[in-house]
Amino acid sequence: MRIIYLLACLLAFVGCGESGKQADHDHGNQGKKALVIGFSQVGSESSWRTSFSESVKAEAARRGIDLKFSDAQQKQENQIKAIRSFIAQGVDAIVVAPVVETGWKPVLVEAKRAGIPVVIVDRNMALDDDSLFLTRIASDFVEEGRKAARWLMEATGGTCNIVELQGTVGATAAIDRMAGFKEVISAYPDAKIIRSQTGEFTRSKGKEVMEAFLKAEQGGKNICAVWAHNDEMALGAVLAIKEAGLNPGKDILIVSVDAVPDIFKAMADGDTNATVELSPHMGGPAFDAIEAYLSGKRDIPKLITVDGGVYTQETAAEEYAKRKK
Ligand code: GYE
Repeated sequence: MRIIYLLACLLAFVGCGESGKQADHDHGNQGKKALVIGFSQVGSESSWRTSFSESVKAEAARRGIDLKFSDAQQKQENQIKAIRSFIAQGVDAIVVAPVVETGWKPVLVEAKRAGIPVVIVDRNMALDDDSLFLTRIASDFVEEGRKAARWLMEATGGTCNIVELQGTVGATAAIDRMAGFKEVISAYPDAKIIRSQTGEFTRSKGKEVMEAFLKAEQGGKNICAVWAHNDEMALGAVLAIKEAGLNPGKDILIVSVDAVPDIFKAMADGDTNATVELSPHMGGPAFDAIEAYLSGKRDIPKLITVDGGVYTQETAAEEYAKRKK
């Protein structure tokens, strides 16, 4: 019945009323209905991503939210399928961490017609109509790139041949981190990016690309630093540099983003030098916005930001002790 009702709503291009949903999800729990929220996650390419998934699940459980979790394995088509399935199930809200920026409009129009609010978390979607989403919870990725570059320019006095391990092509976190980093180093004539390629945000691809960079740059002698768009690829670069017979963190400096537990261990061991923190705890603010919206609030800001500091070897051991599982 429910599916037929939704299909009818979709075909008629009219928003499906809240009332049907409320009745469906009322579990008679002191009159309080459990919210049903669909979450389409990118995948599990990095340990940051895994912590993010765990954090969202834990936050949902804490609030008594029935979370439908879908792992897209880095494929946008899987995310679009998941969103369509959430719409067909008549969830109360949808949270999406998009893999790339483009190509979302049609499915978001479908969600809007079904009257289901969508919250974007982490990476962005390129949309020309901001009525297609409720809000976005994210950090300022451009600023993360700037922070990494400022640290490196300070550490090297502005003279440095840099190799860059980019994140997933087309992903906001890669596009913006690259832009912020470039902006800062452009003020230093003796700092340049001599090679740049995607390592897809994974440790194995980061290692593979770093091996190629080392070969192409006199076994690494011509490289002053690695700028990795995430910690996972930085950890892959550490392995490649060691295998090439050089000392990561000393012969070649390494700066990255995320602040996952493993990078604190690597910094404490002297293998990498700095990381820019990105909080994986975006589920709380996403659920807050959804709960506020469903209880009638309408003046929800279109962007809610999270912020993080820069960490170096100095505090790494102590931070690792706090953060390791
Ligand atoms: O930095 C990386 C990842 O989109 C900000 O995605 C995110 C990035 C994060 O898997 O580790």
